[in-house]
Amino acid sequence: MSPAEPVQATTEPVHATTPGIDAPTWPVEFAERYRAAGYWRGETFGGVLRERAAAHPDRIALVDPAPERRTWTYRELDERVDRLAAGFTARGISKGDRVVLQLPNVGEFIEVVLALLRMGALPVYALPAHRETEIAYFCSFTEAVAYVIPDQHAGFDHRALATRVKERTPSLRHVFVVGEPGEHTALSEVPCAVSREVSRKVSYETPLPLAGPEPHELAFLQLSGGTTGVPKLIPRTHDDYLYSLWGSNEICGVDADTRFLVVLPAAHNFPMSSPGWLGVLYAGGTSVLCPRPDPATAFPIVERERITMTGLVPPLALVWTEAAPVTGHDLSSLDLVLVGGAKYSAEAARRLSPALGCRLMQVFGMAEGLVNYTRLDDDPETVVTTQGRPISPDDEIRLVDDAGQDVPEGGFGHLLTRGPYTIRGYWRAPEHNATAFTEDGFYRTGDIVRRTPSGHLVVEGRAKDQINRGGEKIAPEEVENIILAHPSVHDVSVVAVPDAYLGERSLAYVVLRAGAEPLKPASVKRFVRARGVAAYKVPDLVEFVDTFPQTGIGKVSKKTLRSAAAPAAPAAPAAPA
Ligand code: OOB
Repeated sequence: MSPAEPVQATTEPVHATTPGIDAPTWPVEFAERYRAAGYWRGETFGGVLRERAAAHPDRIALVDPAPERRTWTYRELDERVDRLAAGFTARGISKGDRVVLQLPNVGEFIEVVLALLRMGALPVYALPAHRETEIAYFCSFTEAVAYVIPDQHAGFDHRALATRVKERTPSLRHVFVVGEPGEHTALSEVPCAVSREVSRKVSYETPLPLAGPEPHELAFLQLSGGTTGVPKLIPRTHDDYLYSLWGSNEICGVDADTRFLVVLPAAHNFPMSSPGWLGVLYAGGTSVLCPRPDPATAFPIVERERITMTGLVPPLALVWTEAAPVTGHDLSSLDLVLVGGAKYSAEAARRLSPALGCRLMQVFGMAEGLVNYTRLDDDPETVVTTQGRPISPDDEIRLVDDAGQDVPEGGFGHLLTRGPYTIRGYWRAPEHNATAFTEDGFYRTGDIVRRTPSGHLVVEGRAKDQINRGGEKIAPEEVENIILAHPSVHDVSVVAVPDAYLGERSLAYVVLRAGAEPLKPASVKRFVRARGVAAYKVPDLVEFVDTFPQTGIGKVSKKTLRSAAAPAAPAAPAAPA
């Protein structure tokens, strides 16, 4: 299919899974509209990198400052990506194949992502914190052919986990390791030697001899924060994601002089695309990878690398705000800090600019698509009290009540959205799609928001059953299912409780089986940890109760549990019973 041809030349219902794409996509008339409006430019990531490398080969694209400073010019990155793509291809990985990627903020992460994007193979972005339960699920559900890991990270050896996952996942043919490979393959052995002569020719004169992706095809699978027992996968295309990048760049003022510090895990949608390291790459700027987010690690890098822009979640923004006035490091290069991923209180937001000596922008986004920013020319009060307005004039926003009726102007309601970079359905999830999207293709975000007369959104609460632990999203159902497997547990309900630092923490209410030995909170936490899940999912608090409060229809009332846990906390409007 040529890029100019429609994405889905069919009148089938939006929720039907499209063969070859495995997810519903934009109906023809929308795809045509988004192209005609110039949002979808018909570019691919591989092509963009090639063009930037040709336009300014010697500019620095990437810096990995630790443990020894490594840099990549645009030309070096482009050539390296070619060699890696050729090496993956030689090992039988091809267009459409899924590759689970679990690397911390190291240069190899960027190289592998760009190599897979150039080939049309789909990265599946696991997080460094994920453990065996999550990884095994991602590998089997996506029928991944390869899994890319560090040898060790934050005291955890990823190789043994990879061995176990490989044994139980028939599709998984390769494990590539950054560092000491053990029984697996070192990533450093993958790149194919391409002579400079050929490489230069391939890079700048002729198209790469690979069956690369078309702009309307899938680029990768991003993880959803999720409300269900297992995370859903978010299929993003080259066209749609690239629009969110250059749209973000225009709003944030990203250009070739931008020096962006990747503080949050690089696989998260926020540091990747809002405007993130991919936005900076699009603009020809420089991304610098920060190995850890604490001020003691990040501030010296800000000083040394003359960082101009970064993105933080609210708890980190608090820590930076406290640390900046007393640091000995020169942070004067910082021009703009974006804060998002969870609600940032107006009080905390007011303190950021004076402390860090830079501008603030709030961002309210989601891996499913829609991203809102406050604007550089917004008045200061709007910047601290709202979560911004959408990137695109064609981002459609609806605020509805519980019955699905539009709420009056100024009132708050459930946020529904549809637009040129918001997905029309999750990957291989037709049943979930039937409820997560409206008949006419609006995504039900699960957020409760209000709109100001200027069109800015204010996040007032959440209707979805999710815990937002300082930007890390937890699906209570996933944790409940784990705790239910404990032989002494009769029932469990996991809820959010307010926390001054993280915004929210998780609390598990546990009902024990009649006659079961009493348990300690620590043993419930140990049990969850031992099942092999990301540490942030282990409940912060555990309380034992005799029964749960019930709703009228006999369901556990999470609302009552939440207010029992925090009588002083304002309940989220329209929170589900
Ligand atoms: C970002 O993406 P996700 O997919 O991890 O989480 C999305 C959810 C939103 O639906 C909302 O519930 C919450 O995170 N959220 C915020 C927020 N930003 C995100 N809630 C209140 N205030 C905010 N500023 O978190 C994400 C993706 C791209 C850019 C920024 C964040």
